[in-house]
Amino acid sequence: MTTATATATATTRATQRLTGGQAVVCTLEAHGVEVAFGIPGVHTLAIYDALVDSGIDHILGRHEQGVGFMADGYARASGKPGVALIITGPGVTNVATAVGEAYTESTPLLVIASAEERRWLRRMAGNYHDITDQIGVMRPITGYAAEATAAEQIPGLVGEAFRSMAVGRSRPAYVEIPRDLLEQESAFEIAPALPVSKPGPAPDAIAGAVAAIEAASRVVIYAGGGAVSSGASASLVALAERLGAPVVTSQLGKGAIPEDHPLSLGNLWERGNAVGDLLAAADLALVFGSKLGVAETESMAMPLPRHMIRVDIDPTEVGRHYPPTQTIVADARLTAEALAAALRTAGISKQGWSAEDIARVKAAALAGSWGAENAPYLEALRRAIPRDGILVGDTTMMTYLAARRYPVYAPRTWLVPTGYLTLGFALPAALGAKVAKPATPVVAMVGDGGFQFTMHELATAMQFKLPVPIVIFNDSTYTAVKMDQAMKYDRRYLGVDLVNPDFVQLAAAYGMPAVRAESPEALEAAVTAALGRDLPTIIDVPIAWQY
Ligand SMILES: Cc1ncc(C[n+]2csc(CCOP(=O)(O)OP(=O)(O)O)c2C)c(N)n1
Ligand SMILES: [Mg+2]
Repeated sequence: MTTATATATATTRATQRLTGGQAVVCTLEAHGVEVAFGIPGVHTLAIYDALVDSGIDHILGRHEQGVGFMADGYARASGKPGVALIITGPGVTNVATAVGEAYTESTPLLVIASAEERRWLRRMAGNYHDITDQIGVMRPITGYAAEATAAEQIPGLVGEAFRSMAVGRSRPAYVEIPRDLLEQESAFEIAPALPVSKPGPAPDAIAGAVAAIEAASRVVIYAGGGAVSSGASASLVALAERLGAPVVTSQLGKGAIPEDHPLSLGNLWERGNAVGDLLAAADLALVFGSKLGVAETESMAMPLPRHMIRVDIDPTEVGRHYPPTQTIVADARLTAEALAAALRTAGISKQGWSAEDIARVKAAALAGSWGAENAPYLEALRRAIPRDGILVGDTTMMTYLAARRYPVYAPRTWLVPTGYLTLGFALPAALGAKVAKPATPVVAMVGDGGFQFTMHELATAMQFKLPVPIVIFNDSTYTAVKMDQAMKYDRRYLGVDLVNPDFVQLAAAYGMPAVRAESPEALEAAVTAALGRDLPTIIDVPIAWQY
């Protein structure tokens, strides 16, 4: 440790002289940051110089979009903020796409970026990385965006960024610091991280919910991303068991209940299917941490009962799309806990649906669902990945299919882009998840198209020896798009057929093991073998789709 960094860390309250870069690193340490993802440039070298002597590990990416997805995957897998260190101008515009993804899926991703020296800032003076309004790129895609105008502000702004991600709904945060402030020395006081408590439900809200549940005869539960990110799973399952209530989830809500639990209906609702019939027969829905979004509900076609209690930490989401009869603006875990406890105290329980009823509904929904021809590949993956193993999906047919047909058993083990739907998310996000959980098996699942959006991060995987099997479902096609051209545009194809490199040979260039798996059995064996290695492995799986 440099004297300055060591001193600042040990005696957080004392005033001392540090560079702005050292102040950044000391504040990250004070907030428990163990790893940062980034790519340096001359503007951020004061941060990097302070990192050399810190206890924070640095994972070097190959492109800032990959860096952002790595930090996002780290955050989703661990529940802790992911930190990205980014340079002025092109670094910021490159990472913006990953920040947009994190925004739609409520991930705590912190981007710390340099900016031009204050005397050239926003002037287009012919300086390196000139940009007119850098923070303006970030404002619409972050929950918190701030720029330092004086060095002394640095610890406060970074601390506030952490608080913003912890206090309510997590959203990405952005702090921008001009290069001259990072390089100059000033007097700093690094405050320790403040404890943050999530808002719990008001007692009268719980009493109201208990009364509504008591009056209802058939209750269903819908769990969204907020149920997973708040850690509500255990109390949600207890609640479901007490009420005999089937649990349907959104894609982001997968893992809120183990999908082999007799009350789980997974993410299986589709327009007109048996899950919809069950939902329509309920007289009360408890919705935890979901906006009941347009895609998940097929533009509000999901037949939820009119009586609905919606729990959401974000007051702007709690009434979205389906008007509730009661709203509880509070943390999903705290609310599920309070509700389960209140029902226990009041001695209220219900028969609801039987396990047999639910099993029948589930079987009917699966039998009528699309894509059965490739389902054996997902069954093979599920056999190869242990219950607590993490599957990171890209924007590809297999991920859409997996949302229905790949059972998830634990929270934070299913990481997918569902909102912004960026191609190229999965490989870097899986690397970030592996950094967060080195002892947990992590598998990336990509299409041949999406893989090529961020395949440069194979170098990162090798450099840091991140043993992630990368399963490429390869149809040499942008199938998700081609299917729509087939169905809506009379098979007038354009821009959807790909000429790809040989991915097995590509792996060889990186010194990475690779194999072609031509059947579900071969895939299972390849993933099992890859999970036993200490290097990443490419598994190229030729497939076709019926359409
Ligand atoms: C950054 C970005 N560009 C374009 C798209 C539009 N898009 C959605 S799916 C898709 C095809 C993906 O192809 P591939 O990864 O091979 O998966 P497949 O659909 O073939 O399973 C495209 C181009 C997107 N989602 N993201
Ligand atoms: Mg494809």
